[in-house]
Amino acid sequence: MKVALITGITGQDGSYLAEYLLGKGYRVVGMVRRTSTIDYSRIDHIQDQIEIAHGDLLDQGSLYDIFDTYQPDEVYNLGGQSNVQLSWAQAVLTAESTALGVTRVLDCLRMVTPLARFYQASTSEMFGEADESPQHLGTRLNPRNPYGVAKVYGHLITQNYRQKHGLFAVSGILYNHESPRRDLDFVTRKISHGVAQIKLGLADELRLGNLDAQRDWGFAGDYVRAMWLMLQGDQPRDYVIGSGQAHTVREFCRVAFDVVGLDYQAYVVADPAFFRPAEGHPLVADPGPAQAELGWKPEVGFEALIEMMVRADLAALAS
Ligand code: NAP
Ligand code: F7E
Repeated sequence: MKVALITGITGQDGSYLAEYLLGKGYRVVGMVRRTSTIDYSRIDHIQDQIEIAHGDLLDQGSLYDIFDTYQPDEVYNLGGQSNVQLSWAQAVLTAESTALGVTRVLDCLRMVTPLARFYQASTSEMFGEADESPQHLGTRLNPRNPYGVAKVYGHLITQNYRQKHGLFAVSGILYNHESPRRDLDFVTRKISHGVAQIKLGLADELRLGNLDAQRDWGFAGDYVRAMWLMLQGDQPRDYVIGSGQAHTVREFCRVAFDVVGLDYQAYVVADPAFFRPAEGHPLVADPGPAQAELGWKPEVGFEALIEMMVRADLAALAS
């Protein structure tokens, strides 16, 4: 039985990846950090099938102990501070987990399980103010916030450890992926939850930032499959993973309100507090190599994703 170690198992992607790996017969070990209120809500339904290991990306010794105890065959490094806006307020903490945390994990892997395969959760935010659309592996990295800067460090240190130490270490540059398990402070879940509240009479408006901002959105359940595929190849290679299609926040709103038979224009209010300027070149993936070489393609499209999220929020709020 192969052992998979997931950092960030309590997060959106960690929960979907754990489900996926359990389905493939892995022994799944999830690293969690200590918090005063324990919230395993995303993994409650699989808690009896996974093993929880306490550790923190800021704490080298805890990582070393986990590697030593579980001797993982595959390591998925999904942990870290992942909120772009918050990274301005907590720039150093973001760098500690999202940048240096990667080196701490890689050092454990190099010293304890050098034959293990390593996946690094990189992001389209590394392209930031992009030179071109769609982006591909050759597009210049030009991050525009502390989160993106920290992720560039994680991406480059993964490549450097691969070259210097001969590790099977890969970086997946993933575009926005969403689900009913997405945190409420990301725009998609804020919209689906807001729509459900309005439909049920629990709110009468939805305050959003830039409606013209564009993103390449997909379903998290599809994207964790790409992570696994990247660790199954003969050679370690980085990939860009996304749908290849950009949509505006406005389109997302229109479809989400359509699901409940309402017109978004009657409820969405522009609020400067949430405004971020849109990028010149939209962040949109060129998933061609991933499709051709990994055989990966998303199964859930834009409209289906939105409907899934709105219906899940309606059901949760109505219960
Ligand atoms: P998420 O829901 O924010 O989950 C982040 C996870 O990291 C949580 O389990 C969190 O634990 C854990 N974590 C935070 N700081 C930690 C620390 N110091 N030590 C150990 N664990 C820590 O993020 P996600 O959406 O699942 O994304 C997974 C990864 O992919 C992240 O690295 C993110 O930056 C990256 N990514 C995400 C997207 C996307 O669209 N979702 C796109 C590209 C890349 P707690 O539960 O204790 O907070
Ligand atoms: O913003 C616009 C906002 O916060 C998406 C993380 O998973 O994906 C995520 O980062 C867009 C931006 O995600 C609101 O200006 C408009 O253009 O949902 P978001 P993000 O910043 O793209 C990347 C790939 C990651 O790697 C990150 O970890 O939506 N927007 N109005 C708004 N955004 C928010 N949050 N709230 C609004 O009211």
